[in-house]
Amino acid sequence: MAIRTEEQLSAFIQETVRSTPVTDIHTHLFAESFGDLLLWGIDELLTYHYLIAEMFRFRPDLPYETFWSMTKQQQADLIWQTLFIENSPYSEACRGVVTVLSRLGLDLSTRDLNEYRKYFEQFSSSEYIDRILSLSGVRSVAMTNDPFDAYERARWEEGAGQNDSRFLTALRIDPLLNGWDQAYLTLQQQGYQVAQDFSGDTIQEVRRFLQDWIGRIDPLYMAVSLPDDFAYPEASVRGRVIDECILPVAREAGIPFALMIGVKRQVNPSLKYAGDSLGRSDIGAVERIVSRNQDVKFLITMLSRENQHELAVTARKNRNLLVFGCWWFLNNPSLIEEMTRMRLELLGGSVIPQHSDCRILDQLIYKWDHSREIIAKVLCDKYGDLFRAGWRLEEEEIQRDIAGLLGGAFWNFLGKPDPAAV
Ligand code: REL
Ligand code: ZN
Repeated sequence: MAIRTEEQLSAFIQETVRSTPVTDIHTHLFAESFGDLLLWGIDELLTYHYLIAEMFRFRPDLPYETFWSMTKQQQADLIWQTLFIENSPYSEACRGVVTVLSRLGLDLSTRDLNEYRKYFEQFSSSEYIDRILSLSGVRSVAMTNDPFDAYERARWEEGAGQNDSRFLTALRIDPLLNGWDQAYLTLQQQGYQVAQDFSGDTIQEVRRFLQDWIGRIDPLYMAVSLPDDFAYPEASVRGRVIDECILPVAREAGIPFALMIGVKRQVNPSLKYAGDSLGRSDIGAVERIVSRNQDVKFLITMLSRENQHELAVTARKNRNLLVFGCWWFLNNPSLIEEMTRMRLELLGGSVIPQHSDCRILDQLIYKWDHSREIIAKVLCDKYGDLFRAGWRLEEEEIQRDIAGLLGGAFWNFLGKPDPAAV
């Protein structure tokens, strides 16, 4: 059906963005069969590392060790008191908790954390997964599957990961690229004949390791996060692992290599896993890796705001590069809007505007609610421009485009149908 007025256009866009199911291409969530790796509930929400970092800013006298020696519930109490009671929770990470509590139907006027805790006790993990996926309108999520994690490896050996098609797999291989001096030992323990100095069969054995894990978990892609000083090509262990192991395996398996570039790990180790930061990276490295390996597909996101424009332009020049998400410190409304606007202007619908990076299941609600609102706002402007220029749209065309942005473009890029699509 054709859209006749601008008001009708905006209302239709907003409703379609709100109701179109999402494929969330990068999260740290897990299916129920992965046991303790699946995090959900109020105490997990409050102890999200984004909030830990924010809490310490308001408690200059709190020794780091005091916080780390507390139980999770005590940590959550302190974060609630600091960020929600003694201050107003308008930072994006705090607002996220408010959105979640509100959409779960909890009474925000009480601000009673113990009351909220009771609410979560009524659900089993499996009921809660159903509830959150339904409330957030997320159809499927990609996990971050780490073959270097002993607990996760044990779950795979028990057959985890095979019975819930809403949880997709992604092979995460950071230690191979960022910590070879330890990683080679883990590979040896898993039966691969690798040497620290790369002698002998090391290259073939690293490839065999990757191929075995691809065979075991059938990942959508292989992924790594990289520091801000990532260089390519490079005469280093990382350079060799990329060129001689990962790229040949990605090429042969026909799966993309996902690069998340720009992390400065542990700038403040006292903050533990909340202590990472970011830096601007060299777009030249991205240009070279994608253009010299045109028969490999690359999913790329960068962490620095300053890299966003050049990354989008690099994607214009290389169809084997699909830009995705507003990652981590970019996942704030002002930056999501700026980036989404710029990307749609440069790339049309050949982009994945957002991923959630959720670590806690409940966060799917806020990360997608907040992003959908911004994506809809930008689309209203873009379709509005077309409308005022005289271009008339059918509802089906808008539905097609939005389905692309929220998942279809990803599946097209992979060259696979969305298994969860009905
Ligand atoms: O996948 C990654 O490397 C990052 O997204 C995470 O390490 C990070 O801690 C995450 O929570 C950011 O959103
Ligand atoms: Zn992540």
